[in-house]
Amino acid sequence: NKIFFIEPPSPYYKRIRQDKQRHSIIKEKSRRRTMFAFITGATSGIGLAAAKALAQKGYDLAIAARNESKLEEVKAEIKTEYPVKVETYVLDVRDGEAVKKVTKKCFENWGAPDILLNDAGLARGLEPYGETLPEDIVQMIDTNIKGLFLVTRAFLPEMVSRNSGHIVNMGSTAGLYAYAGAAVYCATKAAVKTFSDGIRIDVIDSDIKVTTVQPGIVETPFSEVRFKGDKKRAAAVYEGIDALQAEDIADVIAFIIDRPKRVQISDVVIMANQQATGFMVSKKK
Ligand code: NDP
Ligand code: 8X3
Repeated sequence: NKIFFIEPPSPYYKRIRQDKQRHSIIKEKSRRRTMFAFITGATSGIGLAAAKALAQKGYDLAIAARNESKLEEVKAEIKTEYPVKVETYVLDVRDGEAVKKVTKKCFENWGAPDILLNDAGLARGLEPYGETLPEDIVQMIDTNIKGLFLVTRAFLPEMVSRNSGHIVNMGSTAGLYAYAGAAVYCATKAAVKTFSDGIRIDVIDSDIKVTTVQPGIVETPFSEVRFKGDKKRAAAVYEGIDALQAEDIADVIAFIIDRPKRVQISDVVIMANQQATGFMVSKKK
C-alpha cells in the first residue's frame, strides 16, 4: 500500500506494532476481556448519556471525572440498569501527573480501551476576550485541549500496538463557527477538531478510527457551569428553542462506533432544528 504524503509518515507506529514481545502480556489480556470504553466527563450531560448508551451495547466502562461521589452514583445507576463492569477513576484531566497515574492503572487493569471518549470539557464565562478572566482562559485550555491531548497520548500507542480502537473526541459547532464572547472556548474546540485530524493522519496505516463529534446547542449542565452556577441565566439559553438533548448525541456516538471496520466517520455536526451556526438560533417568543 502506498500512501502519498508531502513527507513520508513516521515509521514509529509500525515499529511499536512489530514490538510483539513488549506488548505480549497486554495483548493476551486484551484478547480475553470484553470490549471496554474509557470515558472522561462521564458523570454529567453528554458523557453520562454516552456511558449509558455504551453500557446498553454491552461495553464495560471506565469512567472518569473530578467528583468522586458523582462517579459512584453514576456507577451504581449504570450497574442497576446494565450487566456491565464499571470502574471509576477520580481524575482532573488538567493534571498531567494524575492523567499518567490513572491511565496507567486503567491500562494495567484492562489494557487499552476499545473506545476512548474524550468528553470532559467546559466553557467558563461569555464575555469579550478583553474581559475574560485569565483563570477561565487557563481552565478552558487545560481541560479542553491539554487534558484531552494527554489522555489520548497515554492510550494511543497501545491502541496502535493492538491495531484496534476508536477515539471519539468531543468538539463543538463552536469549533467551526466562532461566536461573541466565546473566543477561547471556540478556539479550544477548533483545536480538538484539528488534533483529531492530525492523529488520524498519524495512524492512517492502522485500523484505529478517529472521530470528532461537533454538537450545537445541547441542554445539559454546560451553561450552568459556564455561568458559574447562575441557574436563571443558564436556563435562558434553552428557553424558546427545542435544544438537543444529551441522549441525541449519545445516539450518534453509538452509531459512529458501531460501523463496519472499513467505515471511519471523521466528523459529525449535529445541530438543533432551529440552529444555523454556533450561537445563531431561532427562538419562539
Ligand atoms: P456537563 O457540564 O454536563 O459535563 C461535563 C463533564 O466533564 C462532567 O462529567 C464533568 O465532571 C467533566 N469535567 C469537567 N472538567 C473536568 C476536568 N478538569 N477533569 C475531568 N473531568 C472534567 O457538560 P456537557 O455534557 O454539555 O459537555 C460535555 C462535552 O461536550 C464538553 O467537552 C463540551 O464542551 C461539549 N459540548 C457541549 C455542548 C452543549 O451545548 N452542552 C455542545 C457541544 C459540545 P466533573 O465536574 O466532576 O469533573
Ligand atoms: C457548546 C455549544 O453553542 O454553547 O459547545 O457553543 S455552544
